[in-house]
Amino acid sequence: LDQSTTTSPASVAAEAVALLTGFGVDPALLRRGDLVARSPLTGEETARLAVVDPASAAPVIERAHEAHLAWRTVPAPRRGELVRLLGEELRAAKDDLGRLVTLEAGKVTSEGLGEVQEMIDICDFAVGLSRQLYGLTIATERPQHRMMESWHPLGVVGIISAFNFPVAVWAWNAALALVCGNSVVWKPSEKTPLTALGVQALFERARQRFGADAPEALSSVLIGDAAVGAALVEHRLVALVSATGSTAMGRAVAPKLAARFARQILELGGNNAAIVSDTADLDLALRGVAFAAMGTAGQRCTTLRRLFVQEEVYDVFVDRLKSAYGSVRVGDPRVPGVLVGPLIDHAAHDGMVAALAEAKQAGGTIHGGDRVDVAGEDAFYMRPALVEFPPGAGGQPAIMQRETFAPILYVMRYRSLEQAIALQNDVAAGLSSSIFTRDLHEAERFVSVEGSDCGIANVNIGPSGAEIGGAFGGEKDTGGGRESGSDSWRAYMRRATNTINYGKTLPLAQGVVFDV
Ligand code: UN1
Repeated sequence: LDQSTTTSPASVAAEAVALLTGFGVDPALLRRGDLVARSPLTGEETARLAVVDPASAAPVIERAHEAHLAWRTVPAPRRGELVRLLGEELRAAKDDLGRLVTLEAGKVTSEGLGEVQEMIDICDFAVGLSRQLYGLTIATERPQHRMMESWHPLGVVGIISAFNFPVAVWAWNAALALVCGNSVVWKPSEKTPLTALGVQALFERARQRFGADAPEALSSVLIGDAAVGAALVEHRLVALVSATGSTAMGRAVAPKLAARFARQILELGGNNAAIVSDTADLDLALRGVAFAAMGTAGQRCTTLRRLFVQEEVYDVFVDRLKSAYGSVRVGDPRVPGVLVGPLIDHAAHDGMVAALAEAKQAGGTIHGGDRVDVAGEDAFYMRPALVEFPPGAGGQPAIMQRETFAPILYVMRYRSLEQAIALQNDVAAGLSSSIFTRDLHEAERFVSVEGSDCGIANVNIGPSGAEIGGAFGGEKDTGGGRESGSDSWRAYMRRATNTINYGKTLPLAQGVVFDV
């Protein structure tokens, strides 16, 4: 524990303001308004920000639409140049922005920096993509005709992001949306407004360097509550909403988008599992499980929450896991060697306590999970919890089938791989999953059609920590959206099928005759 590093209450706020000022944010903006920003490191107030009311969101969206109309005529590789400049700004600001992520979201230093690295990576990816936004040419049945696909920008892309990846999620969406010719309007989590202002300031630097072809309203930030998110979701000029958050949020947003036939990318809850086979390399599995379950204090949507261990290796593996849980350093995330920082706020703490109480009621044996005093009563540092459930005929207890956004890992033994896969799939969410095995049959089975039902299925790595090159997202209650790499860019464009007759006659398809 890191009692020695308890910080003086003024220091976090002062440092956050200094970092933002360095990015070019006017410090006067941080001193007035109704939204109180806090740091989970100490619970102290860092800033007070003005919030946008839903009515004043509309003009921002309208200006963004105007910006898109100009931006769509800029050739895509040239649009890529803006994103290249953004990547340059992010490289230059990596240490400072990573630090701000640590101060505002509570991530340990390497994870704060890693999040900014994800932003840089997606910028690089998008720059290459800006020369590849390709469609197909398709054989037509009609002589002297050509059939092809064109991909065009959509318009305004609304981005709603969560506190746990306060900057990377914007970048996954914005970098692709911008090279695809869209403008973006961002509603960040109310828990992490400062990092959003910092990113917007860095984007503005890139836009200024790019020159007049990049309109002023290409990217904007709306600081506000759910009502502002709703304004984005309901405005007819927002062509696509990419929303990351809880399944409950997705359930509120999806019908409104469907009602006006708008596009959606939903990245909602996860309840991710890993299977440790009796053939697994247990050293490797231990490291994979520990990072995925305890990293980011259990606050990734890809966090490992359920673990199924084959009965032959259960005792030896779970004993080792318990000692890893017992020795992991919980404390101030700025201190080298600390691996688990604070929960985001009081409500997250209460959620963890309630889940552990329910798990105990359901027959679980709990290791860890107690509160650690690092920086006083307004900061919520928790020792990660391991909950062993006895093998019961009734499958998984209800608490295990729900996502609690905290470092709790439920552990159960299994006998056959079929049983483990059935348990892993028997939850509402379908984001990420893993198997640790050295048996080729088991590995292939797990990633096959009869295996994991998740959007992400890994072998011999944990379920968290995805790279930007792959498409990211999940099935079922996770919402079905895909963003980031692979061909996710298509979600940010509309496809037009063009058939061109370069002949002098008009043959009709399907042999239809219509002579007038
Ligand atoms: C999230 O938790 O919201 O795979 C996204 C990962 C990260 C993204 C997580 N690259 O853990």
